[in-house]
Amino acid sequence: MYDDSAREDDAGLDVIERKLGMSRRNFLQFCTAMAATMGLPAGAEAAIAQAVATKERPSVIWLHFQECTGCTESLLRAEHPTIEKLILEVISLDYHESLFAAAGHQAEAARHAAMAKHKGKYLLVVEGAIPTKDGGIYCKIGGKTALELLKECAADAAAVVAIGSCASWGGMPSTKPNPTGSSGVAEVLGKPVVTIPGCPPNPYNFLSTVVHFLTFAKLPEVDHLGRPKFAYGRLVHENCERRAHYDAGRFAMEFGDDGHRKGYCLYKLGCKGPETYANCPSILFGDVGSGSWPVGTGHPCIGCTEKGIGFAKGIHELADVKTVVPPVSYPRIVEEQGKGADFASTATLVGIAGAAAGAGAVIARNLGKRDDPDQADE
Ligand code: FSX
Ligand code: SF4
Ligand code: F3S
Repeated sequence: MYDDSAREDDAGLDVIERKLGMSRRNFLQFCTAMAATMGLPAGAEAAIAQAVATKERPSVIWLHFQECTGCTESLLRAEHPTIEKLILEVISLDYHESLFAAAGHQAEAARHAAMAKHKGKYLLVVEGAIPTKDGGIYCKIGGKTALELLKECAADAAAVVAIGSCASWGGMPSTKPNPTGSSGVAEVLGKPVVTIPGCPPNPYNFLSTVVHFLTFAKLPEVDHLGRPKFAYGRLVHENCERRAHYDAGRFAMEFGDDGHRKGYCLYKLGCKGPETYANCPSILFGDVGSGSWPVGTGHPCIGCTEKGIGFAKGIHELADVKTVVPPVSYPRIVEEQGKGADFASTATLVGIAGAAAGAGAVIARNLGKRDDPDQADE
């Protein structure tokens, strides 16, 4: 049961109103959206509101290695006027090289002080890949290699979060021939960590993960790659707004052709949506409204959240269609025992058969393939 008292906790909400310049109504709406994003039961929004308003913010040590700082940029330069304030309200950012006013020895001293003060309790967030070749000499900060720094900071962390595809498995810096031996955090530490892949990742997925940690004192459930299931449990293809074109066999064949201009499916231009797990089409980027995600702007998904696809497979190579599971907005096709199939579900079934025929041999080739067991129970 969730404590409902946050609704009446005017003192806490007053503080939020003052600090964020955000009305309590908007704040509670935000908490409800967070709870819905994470698939939490009714009432969880009150627990989230209470935790954000009253709990001590977890100390966060944020490391930067081989990357472009796009993760930080996407987090703090979001169009939404309050997301960066919310992030800084939810966490206590005690060390962050790009945001720190301090530099040199002063910054190093701040990191040591935060690690000592919050020993065993701080959250370590890692942005960027870790070069492992030649003793890790290709990335050094304050005289230490990324390898040394990561191991030192991870030793006393309560949890480690790898933000972005680079930190998750190597991302762009690990593209073949990977001259510096770039690796992800889990590989270097030899233990699983929570990953928020994407290049850059969606800030809401990071924020929701941290809010979960703050509210429930544990990280959310993850898949076999360490990705929170609430964000990476479904294929991009399942919720894409162009899915009806795919199902009907209407494809853009070249950039700028008639199909492309009409907003047809980008599968034949190499869209990796059918083999990439992410919630991009559902939560979008930048808070600017519909269409603000790669496919929405007319570019195929490159599979940036998927190890072995983004920065590994050719951008215009065809995707391996993992499953023909229909979008979540479609009516169910499997009814509970004894109820039988109704008209709508039968119609959908027929629709799927039509889709397979329309999309051609590629789907037929993949129909018999088993989906990833980690994702199959979603
Ligand atoms: Fe850049 Fe982050 Fe890409 Fe990597 O995002 S947006 S190169 S995932 O580590 O800064
Ligand atoms: Fe959307 Fe790409 Fe799937 Fe086409 S192939 S429906 S563009 S995700
Ligand atoms: Fe990346 Fe594809 Fe989403 S390229 S941002 S996973 S649509």
